[in-house]
Amino acid sequence: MTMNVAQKLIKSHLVEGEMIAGQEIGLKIDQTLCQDATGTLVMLELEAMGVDRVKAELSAQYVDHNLIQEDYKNPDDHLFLQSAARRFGVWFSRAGNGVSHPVHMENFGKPGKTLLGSDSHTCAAGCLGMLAIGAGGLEVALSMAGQPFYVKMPKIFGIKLTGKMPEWVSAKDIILEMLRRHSVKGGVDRILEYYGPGLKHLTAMDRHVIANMGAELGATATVFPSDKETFKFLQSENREADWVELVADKGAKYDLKDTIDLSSLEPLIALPSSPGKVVPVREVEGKEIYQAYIGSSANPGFRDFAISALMVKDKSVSQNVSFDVNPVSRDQLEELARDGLLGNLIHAGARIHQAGCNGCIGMGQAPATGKNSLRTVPRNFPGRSGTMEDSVFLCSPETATASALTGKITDPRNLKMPYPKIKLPKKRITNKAMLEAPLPLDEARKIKLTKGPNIASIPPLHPMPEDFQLPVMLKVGDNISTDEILPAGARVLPYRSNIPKISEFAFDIIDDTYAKRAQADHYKGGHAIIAGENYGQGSSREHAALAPRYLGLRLVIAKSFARIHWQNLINFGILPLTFKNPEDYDGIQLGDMISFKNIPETIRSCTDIVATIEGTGKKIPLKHKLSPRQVEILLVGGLINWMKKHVS
Ligand code: MIC
Repeated sequence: MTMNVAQKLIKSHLVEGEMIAGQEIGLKIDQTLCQDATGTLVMLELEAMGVDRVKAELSAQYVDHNLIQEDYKNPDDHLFLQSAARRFGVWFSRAGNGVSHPVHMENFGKPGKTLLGSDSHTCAAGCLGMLAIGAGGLEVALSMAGQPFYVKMPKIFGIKLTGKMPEWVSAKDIILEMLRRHSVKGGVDRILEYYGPGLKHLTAMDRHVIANMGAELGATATVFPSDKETFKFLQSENREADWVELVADKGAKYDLKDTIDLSSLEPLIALPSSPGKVVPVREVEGKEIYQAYIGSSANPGFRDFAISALMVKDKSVSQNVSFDVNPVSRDQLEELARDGLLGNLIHAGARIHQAGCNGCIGMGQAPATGKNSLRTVPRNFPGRSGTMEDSVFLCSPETATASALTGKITDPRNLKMPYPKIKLPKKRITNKAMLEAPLPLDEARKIKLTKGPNIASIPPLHPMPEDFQLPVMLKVGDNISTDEILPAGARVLPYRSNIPKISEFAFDIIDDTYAKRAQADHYKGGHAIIAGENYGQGSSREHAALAPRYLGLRLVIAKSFARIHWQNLINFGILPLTFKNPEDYDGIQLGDMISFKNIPETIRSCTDIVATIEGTGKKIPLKHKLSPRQVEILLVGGLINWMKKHVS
């Protein structure tokens, strides 16, 4: 049988189930990745499971999110993570070394391997021919402990690339075109696999841009073949020995197909406040901007910074623009300095920040109220920048830089300057000084975890009751992101290792009375949330399930769910159900009391479940798509309780 790249990767890692779309499969995980904002919980979970040493071939912990140290909390977390990495046999990348996704790609990415990461953009590593998937921290902890990762077998969506990109169009415009065509739900339960003659014009880092933002389409993963470009990249990192060829068989089939003629593309931009609202830049040209922001794992290549530096050479950015440059790694910063490009940026007025996620996750660089900010980052959900009434656009480095120069949204083609030619370094700087290798087992066993006062244990979760009687405490619309459920940013991120404290911020972008109301007597027995389509899109942060659960959330009824958040709800004992008839969404109101009887028996025996609205007696038909394993996880109150029973 002929196979595409995604099928080859799945087949070589399949430990349970069959490769039939929609059925649950278990995959062997070779590598894991954690960053600090989600990693503290992962390490606490490993401790709670009594793990002595990780069993994955390679596990890495990065510090890239919570870099601002305005008090003890973030630095305490950094030290805790370093001690935990030493204790459990994990690579540790120190604060300042760079953003997890490009740093992982440069140091550890290997064609043919699987990678599971507690960050939704883990999928970026698909650029090297890996099967790389973002997941909640608990699942990553389990993979570190040597357990398989379970997911529904996705459909494989083949995207054929033909032609060559015109000048002023780059990889970001390709993924924005995918979002324009297929929206933020277009990848749900699918793997996006790129193939075709257009691939030869995309370097491994260009592919990273496209694979990274597969997360914005809700895709389970994005896969590129491992070919000559992959070899070239590994060679530039002195790792050519890690290359293997991995390409689709001749005549390989895809469940769904699309074609993009790269030569037909033009500069694109996503409007506030969704990565799915994509239009050509020319349609919004002329709007004044306050900020142009370069950096993040969505545009991490040397070329992404070099193009900007060459565009601003001997010029100054507009007096009205804050030009924020966020290098993604220390090695890259050094290369930009070595090649004189950093000088161009500084001279033009750039504000140079440390290597890390920074403003992409709302850690500084928040825009002024109501002012337009153009960013090369992957997401622009409401309030994510740190400013409640924000107006963030997503675009390529070319568009952001052109707009920085003019002070207005500008199609870079209209600058009428020659398209800069970039010389990529043949050999990258590969300085591993801030990357700490795992300790030998006997030394690791002597390490004590360093816990500061901000690190609180995970609260205990109780099993699911037989019957539910839950008031509807919140009703929300379509495409609610985890940034709206549990915000990030400098105000909230420092509490990522303190669930009681972070839960005070739950839903505060949507309804800032939620956390307070949840504690009122009326909601003491728990509550329910009603949602529209694609509930929980975006970040993999399990806090978006755990914090509302801590406040009493037991049930979410939605028109549909995003993959990672759906799994996170199950992992923390929250029942996710969908409407059988989506129009019933209109029939449930805030304050309605929803009741179910015999939950364990019902969800074990069938996928249909009927809710009754108390007082009116109205019946609402609902369904679940839980596997038998997931049903048992839910019934015992989530994955931590389930693990205690099974993994020990
Ligand atoms: C994001 O881009 O939203 C993040 C920050 O990388 C998150 C992780 C987090 O919430 O810490 C993600 O995508 O999973």
